[in-house]
Amino acid sequence: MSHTQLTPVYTKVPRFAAGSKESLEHLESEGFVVIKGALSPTEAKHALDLTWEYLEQLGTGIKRNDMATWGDDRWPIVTSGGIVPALGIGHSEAQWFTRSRHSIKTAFASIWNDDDLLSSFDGMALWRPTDIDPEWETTRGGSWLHVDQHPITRPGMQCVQGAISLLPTSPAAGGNILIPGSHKWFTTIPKTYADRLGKLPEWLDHFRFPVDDPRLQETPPIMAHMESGDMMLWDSRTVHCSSPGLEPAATSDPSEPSLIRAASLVCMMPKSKANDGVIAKRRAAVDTVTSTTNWSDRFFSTDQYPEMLAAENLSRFKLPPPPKLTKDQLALVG
Ligand SMILES: O=C(O)CCC(=O)C(=O)O
Ligand SMILES: [Fe+2]
Repeated sequence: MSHTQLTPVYTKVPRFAAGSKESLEHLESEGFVVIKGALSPTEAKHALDLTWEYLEQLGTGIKRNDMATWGDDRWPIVTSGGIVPALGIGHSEAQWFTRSRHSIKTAFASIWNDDDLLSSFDGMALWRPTDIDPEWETTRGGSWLHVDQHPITRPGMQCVQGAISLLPTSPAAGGNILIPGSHKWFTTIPKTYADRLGKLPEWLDHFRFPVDDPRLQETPPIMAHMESGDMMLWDSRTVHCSSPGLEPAATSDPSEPSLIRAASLVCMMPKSKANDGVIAKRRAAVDTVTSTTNWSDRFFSTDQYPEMLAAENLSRFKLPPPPKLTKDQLALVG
C-alpha cells in the first residue's frame, strides 16, 4: 500500500433511526454513525432538483441536462474533495430545504440533548462523472485525511458534522471515508505531531493527519455504503475526508445526465455555545448569502478560503437571492 494512495474499504455499516439511543452509542464508540433516511427518497430527489436550480442560476451556462456544460469554466469554485463551499450555496434553497428536515434536527438535538440549535451555512460536495472528464476526479483519500478540530485549542467533544447523500453511494462513485474509532486518537496528536501542530494557527480547526501514521496500516478508512437520504454523522475529532471511486467509473448515460455524488453538508450546535457577536454576523450572513464552515459557535466565512481568495473574476457568478426563511429556519440562524 503506497502512503499517498491508502485504499479505503467499502463497507456496509448499520444504519440507525435519527435520535435513537443506538445511534448515539454508535457515534460515541465509533466516532461516526449513519442515520437511515434522514431525508425520504422524494425529499432527496427534491433537494437534488434544487441543487441544479442553484447551479443553473449562477448564470454561467450550466444546464442540468447537458454534461457538455459542466466544465470548470462554468462550474463554481471547488475546494478539496469536490466541495462547493461558497458563492451563496450555503443559503441556496437546496441547502435550506435539506437542513430544515425534521429528522436532521432530531439527530443533532439528541446528540446535544438540547433542541435550541444553530445550523452551519455549509456547502455541498458535488461530483461530476469522471468517465466524461477524468479531470473531474476529486482528491484521493490518502492525501487529505484530517480532523476538523484544533487538537490543542479545542479539546474534547466539540462538534459533530453531517453529510446527507442525495444519491446512493457505490464503490465506483466514491464518497465520504473515515477511520472508525479514530476520535480516540485525538488526544495523542499534540505529542505525536508536535512539529506539525506548531505550524497550525491556533484558530484553525483543520489538521491533516499524516498518511504514514502506523495506525492507518492496522485501521484503514472505510467508505460506508449510503442510500439516498442517509446522513453520515461524524465527530470532528474523527479522521476523515472523501475519496473518489475504488473501481473504474460507471459509464454515464448522456440521455440521463447525473452527478456521481451530491452530499449536503449540515452541522448543528447548541445556540448556547455562540455569543451575541457571532449571532449578529450570522444574521448578516443571511442577507449577504455568505456561507460558513461547519462551526456555528464562531463565525468563519468560506468566502475567505484560500481557493476563493485566489479565484479570478468571481463576479461572473450570479449569487442566489437571500432566502425567505420561516420561523423555524430563523431560529437556526440565531
Ligand atoms: O465530503 C465529505 O464527506 C467530507 C468532507 C469533509 O471533510 C468535511 O465536510 O469536513
Ligand atoms: Fe472535514
